[in-house]
Amino acid sequence: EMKITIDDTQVMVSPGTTILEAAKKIGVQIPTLCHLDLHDTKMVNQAASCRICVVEVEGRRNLAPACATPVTDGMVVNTRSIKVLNARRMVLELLLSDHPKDCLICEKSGNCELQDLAITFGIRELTVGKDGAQSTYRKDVSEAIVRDMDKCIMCRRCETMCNKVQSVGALSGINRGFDAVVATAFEVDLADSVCTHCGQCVAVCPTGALSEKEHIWNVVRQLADPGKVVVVQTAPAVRAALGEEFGMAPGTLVTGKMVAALRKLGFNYVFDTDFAADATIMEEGAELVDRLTRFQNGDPTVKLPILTSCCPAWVNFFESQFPDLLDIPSSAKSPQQMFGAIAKSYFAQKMNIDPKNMVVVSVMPCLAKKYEASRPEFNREVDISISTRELAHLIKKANIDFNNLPEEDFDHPLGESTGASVIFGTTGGVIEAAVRTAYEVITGETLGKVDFEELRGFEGIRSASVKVGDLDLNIGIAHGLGNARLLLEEIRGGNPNNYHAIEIMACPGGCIGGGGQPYHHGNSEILKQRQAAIYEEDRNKAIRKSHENPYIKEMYANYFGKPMSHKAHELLHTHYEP
Ligand code: HC0
Ligand code: SF4
Repeated sequence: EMKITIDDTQVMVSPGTTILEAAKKIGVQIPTLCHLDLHDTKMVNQAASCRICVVEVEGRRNLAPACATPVTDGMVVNTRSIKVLNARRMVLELLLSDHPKDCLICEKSGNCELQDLAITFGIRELTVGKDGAQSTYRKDVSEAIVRDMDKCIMCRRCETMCNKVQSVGALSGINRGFDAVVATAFEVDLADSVCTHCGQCVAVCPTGALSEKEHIWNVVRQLADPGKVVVVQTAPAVRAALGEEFGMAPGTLVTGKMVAALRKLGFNYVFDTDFAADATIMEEGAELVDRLTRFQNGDPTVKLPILTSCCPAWVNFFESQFPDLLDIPSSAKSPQQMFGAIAKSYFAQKMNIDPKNMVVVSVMPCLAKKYEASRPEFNREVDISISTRELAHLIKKANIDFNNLPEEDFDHPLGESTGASVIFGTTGGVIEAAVRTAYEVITGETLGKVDFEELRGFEGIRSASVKVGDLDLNIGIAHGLGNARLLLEEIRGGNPNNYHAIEIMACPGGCIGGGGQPYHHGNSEILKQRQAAIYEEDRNKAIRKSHENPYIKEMYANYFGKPMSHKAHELLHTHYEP
């Protein structure tokens, strides 16, 4: 332990602690900008490049960045001397001098950490650098992400996310001084790079440099068209975070209010992606049981483990990074795409709607879902995908008093879902849902307890063995693409842990931490509270196993026959390409 003094208050901390962490311990807020530290997911950016966190250390001539300076015994720190305040103002003014001033119409307005600092510091005019030229870059727009590098402040958070956490390596800092910017290799468009569209760079960008490709007005136009039947589906993780956009505490479940708001917005049918998640379990579960049985019978053509395939950034990642393993993921489409396919076939037929006049909108916690919806093999079965944040903007634009809405239920038949499908929204949930169904199919017995605590948690890579009859089903789980890579390399090396099934979600925390969710501003507690909300909704559901969803049963009885039938293959499965 070491004793240090910060603004006249003494605090004991262990060696290796930074001044920033020590200050936090006694409630002294030091402003930060480039710094990012989400302990549980190992997202740490310690570039110390912005210098907004500088403090005065007694006996040192230069100011020290609090985020990157370890404490020493007896250290005396001043976080608010005139020298410190001047230096911070200078840093901020220099950043602002090379930053566009279009805050009012910026996507990040209200959520921008640079804007917040300008407000906190009361910046009213620029006294330094005000006449200098501004660096400009070409705008890069992919299906999911907009890069407006004029707004980049070189904090390097996106680089840390993309390279260290996700291990994708699409972004890196290039050039020096005034021309310094974060870019792709050879400055190609993001769409032509190794980018997976996971959106984690957007999730941590403190300014408007990285944002999502928005489709709000496209949705409004479809809703205003009397010739269109507009159907909406909402992903599991949206209900666990949307409330944050309306000032509610993280972890507040707003399923009923969300449904009411969507109905008020004018959607003709308010459905749930969760219904399609139940269908995914029917298909993927059947595939798992089929592969296991054939494997146990010694079929040499069968490969294990089976990999979940519902996360589009993960699909993109394995297609480009592990092209030799394309035969092991499940061929089941993601729930988003299954929903689109089901809505435009089974449901359209049932309701006598011409699918050409049907518009399927998805509300997703994810930016990669925008890219997934645009993949040519899916023929726009999902027309428009918007994020949780975009839905919040749409609700505010339409003057709907979200906080005071009465709770409403989803429409039938594609709105009914089970607890199994809800937990898709957090890491470990897809595989737990699959196990609930596979267990009963394989053993023919009813599960006593549907909660598989051993599959839950926040560790980046987890494994567990679940007893299914005489079989020990070995399960691997990874969230974050960097962790996924480690697990996949293990499989490539011969599957030493004998995994039968692996779940992978590209974003830390799973979909609750998706790139389209309300910004968490580096607070990992928020992710945990969203996760708790997901399990709460599961517990509250009357039915908690996908194969017991009555509307799923009806759909199979009247339309698909059984899982993996010819028709199911045609509409609910896909293939992968390197
Ligand atoms: Fe997810 Fe999904 S669970 S990927 O995390 O599988 O985006 O929430 O909608 O499709 O259901 C995201 C969330 C989904 C899909 C589902 C899956
Ligand atoms: Fe990297 Fe994901 Fe951002 Fe693409 S979306 S640049 S993969 S962090």
